[in-house]
Amino acid sequence: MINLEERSQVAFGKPLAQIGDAQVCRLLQDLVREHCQTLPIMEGKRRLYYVSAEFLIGRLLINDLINLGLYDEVREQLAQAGHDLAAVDDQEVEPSLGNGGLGRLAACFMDSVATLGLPGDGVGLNYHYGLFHQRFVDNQQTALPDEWLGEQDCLEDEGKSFEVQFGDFSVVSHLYSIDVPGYHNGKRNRLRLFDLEGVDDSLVPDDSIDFDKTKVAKNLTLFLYPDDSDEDGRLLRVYQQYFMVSNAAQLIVSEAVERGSNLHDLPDYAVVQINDTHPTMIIPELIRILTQEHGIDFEEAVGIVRHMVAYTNHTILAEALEKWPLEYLAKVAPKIAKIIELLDQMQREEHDDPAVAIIKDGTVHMAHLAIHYGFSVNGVAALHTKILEETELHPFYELYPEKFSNKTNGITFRRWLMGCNPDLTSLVDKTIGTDWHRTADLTPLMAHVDDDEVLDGLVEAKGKAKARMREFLLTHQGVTVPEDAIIDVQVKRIHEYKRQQMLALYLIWKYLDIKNGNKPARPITVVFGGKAAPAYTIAQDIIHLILTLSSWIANDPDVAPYLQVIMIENYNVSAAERVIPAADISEQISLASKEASGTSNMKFMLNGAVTLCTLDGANVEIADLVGEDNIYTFGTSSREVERLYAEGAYDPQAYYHKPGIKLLVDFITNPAFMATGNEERLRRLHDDMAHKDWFMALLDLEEYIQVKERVYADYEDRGAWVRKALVNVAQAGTFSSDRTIAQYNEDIWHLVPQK
Ligand code: CR1
Repeated sequence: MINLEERSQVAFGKPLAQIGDAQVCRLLQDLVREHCQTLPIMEGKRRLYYVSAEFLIGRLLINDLINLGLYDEVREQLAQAGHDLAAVDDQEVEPSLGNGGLGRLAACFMDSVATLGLPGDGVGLNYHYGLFHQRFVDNQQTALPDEWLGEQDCLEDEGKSFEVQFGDFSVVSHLYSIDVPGYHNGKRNRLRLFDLEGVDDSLVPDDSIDFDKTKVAKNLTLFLYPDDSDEDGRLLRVYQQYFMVSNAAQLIVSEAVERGSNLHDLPDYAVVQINDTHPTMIIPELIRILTQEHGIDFEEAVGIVRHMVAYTNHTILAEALEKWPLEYLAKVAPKIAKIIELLDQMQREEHDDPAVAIIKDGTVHMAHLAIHYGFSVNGVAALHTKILEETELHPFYELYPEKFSNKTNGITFRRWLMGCNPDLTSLVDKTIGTDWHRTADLTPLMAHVDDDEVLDGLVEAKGKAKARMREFLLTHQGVTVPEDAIIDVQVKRIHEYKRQQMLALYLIWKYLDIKNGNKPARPITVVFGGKAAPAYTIAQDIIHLILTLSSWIANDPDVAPYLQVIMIENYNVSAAERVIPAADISEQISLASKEASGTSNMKFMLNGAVTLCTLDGANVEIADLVGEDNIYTFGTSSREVERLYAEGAYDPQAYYHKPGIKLLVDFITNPAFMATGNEERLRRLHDDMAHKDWFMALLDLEEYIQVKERVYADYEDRGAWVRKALVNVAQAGTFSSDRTIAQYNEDIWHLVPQK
């Protein structure tokens, strides 16, 4: 059907075999765009609007080819002309519209919503520079603007605009969209991104992300999460949020009217999922539109909105549960501030309990607003939801038990297996057929856990994935990974609760152990990747420790042949697609109770890595599924951690002074080591760990070291290890985002699937 040879001739006047990867990439992007445009947009009286500050979508080409059913044919035609699809894929610039787990989740969800034939779009902002581009200079993170919008961008102009009224000025938006085709169902949804008319890219210098934060009418859609360490930055975030939700609300109302709504029946036409607290102001904004623009009575408007808005909580970390001074809201959007005051009053009349108040001491608690005035609250893994119900949001759970539910996160298998791991995909196809492409049911693999042919196939597929990762690391940052190395990976945003610093302390232990003559059975390569928020000093220090350790070890000829530490520069979705398939060990070592779910844990498992984890987030569910022989768990339980916090009973000094631990922590400030790095950073990190250690890295360190040693030893029993890996693949089906989305639809959205 498709003829790339002919397309190459038409576009470039040359045979396919003679054009470069960049040109092939352009050819395929045009092909995908043409195909998408012929697909009808999903229809339905009631539609989902998934509103999110982030959509970490990754490159589109391969995922779209898979969903459109063009992948095999394209791969074959390219191969015949001597092109490799993965190399072509590397030519695509990755969109910079997200940050971490909640943004990547939103992207997986959009893929699944379309695949299940549900009418629903993502709604967000079109950040010109997105999140920063990370570069390492002198073993430290520097943040550069990530200029992703350019010639080959994937945006369609929807030709729609709205006016957004701020306190003393107004701006105009412009709507763009990115097609989201369903998997083999001949239909599409869209990711709809609002941009600011008249946005001024020249405010951003080439070499830094500092810009004039006060020029709101020109800078609103330049960056995702602009620095909020000063008041201008915090105000800008509120401006961005209001810009996002005002546009979303205007879009929702105008489209509902087009579909026949009289607005009194708006919940029959639209359901809004609020992804974390950032879009919460859509509640007062919808009320404003219904009352002030359409003459609906206030109480009725509140009732309408209450039936159409649902909230997902992604974290219990206080720093991420947004609270805004009422005066900020009054400055940015005075009408919205007024409405929030009214909602707060109404709420107080019903429940006079300060624990559930929306406004406290002049501060607006966004999550509280979302819970009172939405109809659904969900957590993102069973343990997380339990913690919300029993602890963090307990007073709300008492008021509205019926609103609460769990929706354990998921990942799209199209990208995270079929797209990124072609060799494992064909092994699975050969072994159990291809039904799993639709159903995500991989359990038939359980019948093969003692089948040598399949186990050998898995080793071979892992070997090929490792070769691809080695190639990537060599070209991306010039490091050579030994061919037979065990690949041990922790990739995620850098945060103390995720405890990258605990793995760094283990590496110091291992370094010293090797120095003492205990050589591991084979080389160990530990791979980190992740960005630290520019204003988060300790997280920057942790990156610095990892990079300094990496060079220190590489420069020690006694240890370098056995231990290697790599930190991927500018870790993003594309890097994840190279590294995750290659991993043997998946590090999920957060302080129990703090990682709401995790989603990389699911991607690793699906790609045949064995998890080394605390019983946190979705790790608990992984452990239940694979059984204790096929996972390594350790660490203080979430209940005990909660107790330690509640009673202020954790004392890092008590752990620091244990000889085995002191040695490791003090290594950081040993003069020879410190001389190779930045003294201020290393000292600060050392002191923080010894005296504060808010996320209790020292608490679980000794057990972690023991378990890690057991993991490496077990890896040498190759037969038993590969069997574990296969059980992990076989049990990963539960974590398909198609399952998650089916549950959201069944319990919350109630959309009618398109046939
Ligand atoms: C959580 O930390 C979870 C994702 C997606 C993150 C992570 O455990 O997998 O959300 N939360 O649900 C977050 O980014 C701001 O909060």
